[in-house]
Amino acid sequence: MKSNRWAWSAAGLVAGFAGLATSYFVAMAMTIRSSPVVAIAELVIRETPGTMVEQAIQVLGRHDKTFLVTVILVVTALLFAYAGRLAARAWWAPAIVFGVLAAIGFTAVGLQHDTGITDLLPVAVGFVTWLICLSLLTEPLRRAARGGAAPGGDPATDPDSDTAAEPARVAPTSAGSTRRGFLVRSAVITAAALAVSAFGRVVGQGRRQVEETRRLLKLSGVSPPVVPTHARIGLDGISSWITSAGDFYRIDTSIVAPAIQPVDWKLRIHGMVDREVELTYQDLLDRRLTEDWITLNCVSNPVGGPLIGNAWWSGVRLSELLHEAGVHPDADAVLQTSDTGWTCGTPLSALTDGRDAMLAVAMNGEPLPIDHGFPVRTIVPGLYGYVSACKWVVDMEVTQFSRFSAYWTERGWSEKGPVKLSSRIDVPRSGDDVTAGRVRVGGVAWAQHIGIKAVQVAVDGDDWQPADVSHPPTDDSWVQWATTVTLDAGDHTLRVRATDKDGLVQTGVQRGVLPNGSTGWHTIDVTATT
Ligand SMILES: Nc1nc2c(c(=O)[nH]1)N[C@H]1C(S)=C(S)[C@@H](COP(=O)(O)O)O[C@H]1N2
Ligand SMILES: [Mo]
Repeated sequence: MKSNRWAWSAAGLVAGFAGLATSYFVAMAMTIRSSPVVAIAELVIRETPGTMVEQAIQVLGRHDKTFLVTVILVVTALLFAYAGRLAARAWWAPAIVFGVLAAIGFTAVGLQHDTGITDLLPVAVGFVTWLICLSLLTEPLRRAARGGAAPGGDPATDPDSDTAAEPARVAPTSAGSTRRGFLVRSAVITAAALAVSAFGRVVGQGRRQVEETRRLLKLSGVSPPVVPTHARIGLDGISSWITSAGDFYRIDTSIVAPAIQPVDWKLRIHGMVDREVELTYQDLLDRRLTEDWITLNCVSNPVGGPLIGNAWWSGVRLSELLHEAGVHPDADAVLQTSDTGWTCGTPLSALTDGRDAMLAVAMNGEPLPIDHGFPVRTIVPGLYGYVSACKWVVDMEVTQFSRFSAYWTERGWSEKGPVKLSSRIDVPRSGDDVTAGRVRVGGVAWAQHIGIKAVQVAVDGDDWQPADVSHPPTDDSWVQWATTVTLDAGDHTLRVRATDKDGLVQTGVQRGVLPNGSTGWHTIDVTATT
């Protein structure tokens, strides 16, 4: 059928643009500076010889970029259509065309400044969308092709069992119903792609504007992070004592982080208080800011896991604000609510006992990154994030634990989440080969707001031996530790345990993360060779 060729091309085209739409949306939602198409355009600009670019600019004037993007889109469209036609011959044939396109997209995005692995997500999502849409669209065409070849049979029987072995049971698809099926699917996918693009545009614009505001903000009370002298131990490969915002783990229930303009932000402190307090972003900046090194970790971090980071936080002390509100003596909790609707319950005592519990406006001397709670989040030393570190916080209700349950408490996690004393080996890595003899071992240990007194390491089943521990000026942050062990040639097990400043020794009893944090000694295996 001649018209069918057009249908296959159209299928390729629609599926291709659906893929572009989702990749664009993901790029916008993640505030990746540009979508894959724009990345390719920029790559072309960079790789084209300067004189050619100048000529192009002379001919095309200010429309040079639009022209380039249009050309790229037209070429891509032709390739999409071609890929659709290839699908008529073999299902895998178009995958090659799109694989090449995705590879170009990957390369273009990857060659941009400061790209991380997550920046490649839009291309990956686009690729998957395209595969799914293409198979949805070509399925009626395929059925028609097969149906035409094997007439007869009962359309009421199972149309999915049209195998070569049972030609009689093939559903004879009429040209009309095929057309209808195909058109309906094309229309639905096109509409969805347009909606996704439009949504991506809105989301992207909001985020971009907030990102711009954030970039221009100058927070006068915020000082840059200066790593204190005794906070570090020199050993290559152990976690940086200060975690950069880019390396800081991110955990939240939002697919797209909310984009909140500081001028639109407000926090209400209410509930069991004498006077409600309402604060704007400017109100916070007008106050004296407290600053502290605080290590934040996630209750879901397994022993030895990566969900922990240490940053220099600046913000307004919550004890001051709660004091101004006049907290009733029978209150024992603060129910925090995020702009996203996420909630957590924090013990009132942790917010008023003098520790640096704060409404943070800055992380490592910069306004909070959007993904880490811009414009304002809570940070409480000594508590897991899920009961304290509310990002995009907009509401605080002084109350009692008996009166509510928060997001994670409803899902089986403990009402209270004090951080558990723990430690981690960063070097060597488990599975490493090391040179037999004296081997340097090191990592981090934490007991926020209590502090680490000592760290010990044991080789195989032997005695615990002490490690050197760094001395940061606060007990709210982790410490680095390092030591030297002697390993004979062969396989060895290394474990670590810490002791906090209250004298508690880290337990070796292994517990999972549910309901209130993992315990056990981080243990690694290495092979020493001569
Ligand atoms: N609004 C909001 N805040 C949140 C969460 C969330 O899902 N939504 N997750 C919490 C959890 S479980 C942790 S461990 C920390 C993580 O903070 P980070 O992403 O800045 O590292 O944020 C906390 N604050
Ligand atoms: Mo968490």
